[in-house]
Amino acid sequence: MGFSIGSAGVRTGGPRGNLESYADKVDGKSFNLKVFKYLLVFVKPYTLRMVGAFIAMLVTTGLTLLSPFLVKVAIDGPIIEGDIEGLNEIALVMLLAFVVLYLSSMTQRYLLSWVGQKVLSDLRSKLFSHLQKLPLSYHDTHIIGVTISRVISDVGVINQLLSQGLITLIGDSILLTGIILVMLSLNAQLAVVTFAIIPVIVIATMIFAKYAKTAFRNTRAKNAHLIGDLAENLTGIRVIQAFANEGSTSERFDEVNAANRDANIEAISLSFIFLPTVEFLSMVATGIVLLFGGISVANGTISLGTVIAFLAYVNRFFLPVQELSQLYATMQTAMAGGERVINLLNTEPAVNDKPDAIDMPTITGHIKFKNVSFGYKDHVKVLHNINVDIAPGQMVALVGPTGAGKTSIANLIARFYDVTDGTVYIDDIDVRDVKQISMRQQMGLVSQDPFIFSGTIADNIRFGRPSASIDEVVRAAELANVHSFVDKLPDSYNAEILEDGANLSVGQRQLISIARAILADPRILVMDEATSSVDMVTESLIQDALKKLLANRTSIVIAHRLSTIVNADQICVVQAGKIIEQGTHTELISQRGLYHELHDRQFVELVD
Ligand code: M5T
Ligand code: MG
Repeated sequence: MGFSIGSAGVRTGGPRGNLESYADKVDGKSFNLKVFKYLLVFVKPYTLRMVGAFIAMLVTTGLTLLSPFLVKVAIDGPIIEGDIEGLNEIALVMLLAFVVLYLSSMTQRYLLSWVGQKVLSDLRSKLFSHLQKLPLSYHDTHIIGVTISRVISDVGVINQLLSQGLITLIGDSILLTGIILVMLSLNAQLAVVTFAIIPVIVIATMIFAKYAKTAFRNTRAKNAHLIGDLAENLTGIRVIQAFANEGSTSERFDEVNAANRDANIEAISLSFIFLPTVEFLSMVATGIVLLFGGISVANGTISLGTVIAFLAYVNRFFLPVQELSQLYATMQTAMAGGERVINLLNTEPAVNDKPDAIDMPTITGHIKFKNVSFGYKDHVKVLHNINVDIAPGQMVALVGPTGAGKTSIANLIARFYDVTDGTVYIDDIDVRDVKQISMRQQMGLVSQDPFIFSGTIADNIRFGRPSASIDEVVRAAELANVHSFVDKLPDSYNAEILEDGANLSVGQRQLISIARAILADPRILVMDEATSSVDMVTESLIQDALKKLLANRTSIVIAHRLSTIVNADQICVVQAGKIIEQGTHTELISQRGLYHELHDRQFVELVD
């Protein structure tokens, strides 16, 4: 069930969303323990596999450390002594070590990727279900593309950090420490000379890290901007084509695209400068070992095997250095991404259930607005002191000029927003005292721009009540006067509808959304201008369907065509956020106020 049918479709941030919305609103620490702890919770269910990966990593690291040492042992022992048997033994140990290394490295990669993908999908599921709970006021004010980039890109880097980064960090640190220790123990003097290069590496890394921070941060913002712009333009494609604005829209997109490219080039260039620098330093270190090691071998103070082992260790030393510095960049982005994702997860629904909220009992349909004032933003009120009393089963019409506040009144009934002052009662219960789901399950909405999901026609009608049988779906479609249309389709109720109902006419979409509401069979029905913008025949089909839909329930009908509502039990004329006239059609006509004026005007239009 659920409050059938979202309205108005997609919001993308209004005319050309401002750039600020894309910028990072985060601390930007390179390591944020709070964020890290929060995110670790997502790895926790997979602790066992992570421990497995950790053990595999330890084995891999250990064996990586061991192999140069074996080379040294082979050279200084059996090779120099010509001891073939001894050499065979060492070769065998080496082979064994390599096989185990191969297996452990494979296991480590497999486990990490497995956990990574799990964490990724868990995080996305959690984000999505949270996004669904966020109030319309959140979605009204957030650019869709940016929200998408949270769920796709930010979560992606977080996953990278949690699954790969964590192990890399620990593994590489152990490896580096191990290499230093082994080298020191093999020959302290040569080790100290070789490591004279370390301060240079540290300084290079620090410079890199400093620039990387801004550069990578910039790429994230530009990337979100790109996705945001793409989403907005695709959503608005009809308007773009209608106004032949493809040229300027492309130009704008090209700008955003170029900015994204430049930011990425800048960030990548940093690595292109840094990584060769590390390689260069590694060659310098190799040279040092060759030179000083060579002299020492000639002097007889160091064995040949030790120098060769040193060369191998130096070689292995710089890979983790490169990895760690890259990890630093990943950490930057992941921490910022993590912070944004957590901010999103911590965004409380503005319209929250009270802790002691009760389940809404079966609604009879009595709606009462008592001294209700409301504004979307605190300081701008759009409704002023609204008082309406709607008896169960009544049909109440809201009419009035554009922007008067009709949709806003409807929004308050289902508690899409909370009132600023006063109270909305349903069956004499304050709507803030009940669980929203329990209330919305008994309500329905047919909006002016009904949203149709991709899927079959049957699925879309069933959105009103997922458990309905196909017979019930057909029955609802018959009542909604849409059966004859569906029946003629090659696949009938299984006909596929494109996203947003793109392959249906507006009238067909409205009829389907009415069928959806009929199937949901809500006690209270809100209908927002469902009869505008269709031809006379379709309108009479819709009118007829509505009559059936409205029977036996409380309904609030927002209408621009007054012919729809002459029979309403009560008509409220809304103007500038106030109800200025209230009564039946006959009463209001005789009052000769705004309603009378609107009525006359429409009548004249019809006669013309
Ligand atoms: C009343 C403002 C709108 C207008 C006033 C829906 C909505 C409205 N508004 C917002 O600021 N945010 C919103 O999400 O509220 O608007 P309404 O209630 O939509 O008016 P209406 O339904 O009577 O108009 P219409 O054109 O549908 O007949 O100032 O800016
Ligand atoms: Mg409206």
